[in-house]
Amino acid sequence: MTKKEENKEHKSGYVAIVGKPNAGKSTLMNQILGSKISITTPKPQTTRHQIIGIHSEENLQIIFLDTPGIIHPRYELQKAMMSFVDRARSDADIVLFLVEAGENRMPDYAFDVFKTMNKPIVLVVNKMDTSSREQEKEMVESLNESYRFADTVYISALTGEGVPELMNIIYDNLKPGPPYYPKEMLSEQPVRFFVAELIREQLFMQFEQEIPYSSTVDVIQYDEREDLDYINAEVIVNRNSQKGILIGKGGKAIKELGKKSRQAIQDFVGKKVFLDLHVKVRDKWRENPNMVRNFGYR
Ligand SMILES: Nc1nc2c(ncn2[C@@H]2O[C@H](COP(=O)(O)OP(=O)(O)OP(=O)(O)O)[C@@H](O)[C@H]2O)c(=O)[nH]1
Ligand SMILES: [Mg+2]
Repeated sequence: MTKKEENKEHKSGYVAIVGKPNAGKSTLMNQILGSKISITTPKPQTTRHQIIGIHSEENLQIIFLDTPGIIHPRYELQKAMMSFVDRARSDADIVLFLVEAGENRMPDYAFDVFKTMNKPIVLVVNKMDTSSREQEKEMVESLNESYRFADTVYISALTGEGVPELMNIIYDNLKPGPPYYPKEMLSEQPVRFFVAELIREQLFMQFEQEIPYSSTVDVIQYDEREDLDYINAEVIVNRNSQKGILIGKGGKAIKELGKKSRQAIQDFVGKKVFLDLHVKVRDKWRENPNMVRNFGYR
């Protein structure tokens, strides 16, 4: 029996996961939920939204807020991404500051923000399957000198090592409260959102350089049908020259993207789907506040 089950009092609250790009924030949320709610790739800046993941136990409900990695925004899309981080930080009851093992350059502005926040911030050192506490000692000491963290915990989001300890720390820092969502609920985004994200994940996996960062996915239509769901989606690119790369020689690249995306979507919805995928150019969309908003980054 875990600590949470022994205790009769129901606790609940919002926990934001923040940190630099690629620290493993989305992997951690998926690990805790035991389900792929947030897309993860080896490339930085994968997550662009605030993604909600709900973890429920008999006497506990934690609403995790996965966020984009903290960066200095250079264009409108990145500004929108950072506004999701700000929002999550202010909505949260507890903040998990995730750093990866071996990290040596911290976003110093993060600490200035922390100092203005009146809530527990837990330092979570991730990717410990690739390191030892001894190796991380110096970094952890220096971080704890920069800010008084509520606690420090070492985990591997990939293997799950240290995660039960992290859950106990979260529980201890939460206040008593009722569940906000039905206990069986894992997230609150609609299926169209997940479809767009799964296609975006494949864009990150399949294409190099600027394509993943210059594109977004718009699900135009999702028709639930008896035997197979029909999906019409568009990959939006920033420049005309990117369209050719996405389509590839004789349509090879887009075909591959469609195939991989369809498989991922089928795994997610547990049903066969037909994916109608097209490429569209929206000149400089990621520099344009209105287009960024219209493509769902708000
Ligand atoms: N070895 C190891 N790799 C990990 C661990 N956690 C995450 N990763 C890998 O690190 C990469 C980034 O993981 P994500 O979960 O996408 O990282 P993120 O912080 O959400 O990244 P952004 O959304 O881009 O900010 C992926 O290749 C993960 O498989 C871990 O504990 N150990
Ligand atoms: Mg992420």
